[in-house]
Amino acid sequence: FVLNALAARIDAVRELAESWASRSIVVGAAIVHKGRLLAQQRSYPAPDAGRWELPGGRVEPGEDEPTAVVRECWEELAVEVRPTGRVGTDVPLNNGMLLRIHAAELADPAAIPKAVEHNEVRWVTADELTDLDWLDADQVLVHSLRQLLTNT
Ligand code: 9L3
Ligand code: MG
Repeated sequence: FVLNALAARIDAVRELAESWASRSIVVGAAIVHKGRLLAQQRSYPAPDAGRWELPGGRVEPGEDEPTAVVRECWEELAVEVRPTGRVGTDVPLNNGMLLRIHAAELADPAAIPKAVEHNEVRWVTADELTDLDWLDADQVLVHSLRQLLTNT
């Protein structure tokens, strides 16, 4: 009886672990340049419009995360970035996906990111991080982003 109960528990834990692992990933880019972090203001959907986020989006099938970071930044900002490693923890999104941040730098330090589909792009200092109305998921990461800025 005890072993059966234990086996049921193990199955439950395994199921949970698998459902977590199979969540799709949304990558975000923490682009740092001259001690500032790039933030962008969303223009859609309506509930998110006017709020701030790190650039990024869904990892497509067959794509690895750094590749998705580079593609999304090209689509959203028209600049090439080089991912340098993960930042902070995974943050669960309302839609069941997971937000995972990669630090990145501009491939060309003189390149100027443009708001292709966003309202505005802004370079923020560590002290300005808390001035922005971040999306809920990104808000969770502000502490890690401050560390990233103050350690570089
Ligand atoms: N999302 C949240 N924070 C971010 C990013 C890049 C994305 N920094 C959320 C917003 C959407 C979903 O992930 O619900 C997919 O992102 P996108 O494809 O709309 O950019
Ligand atoms: Mg996006």
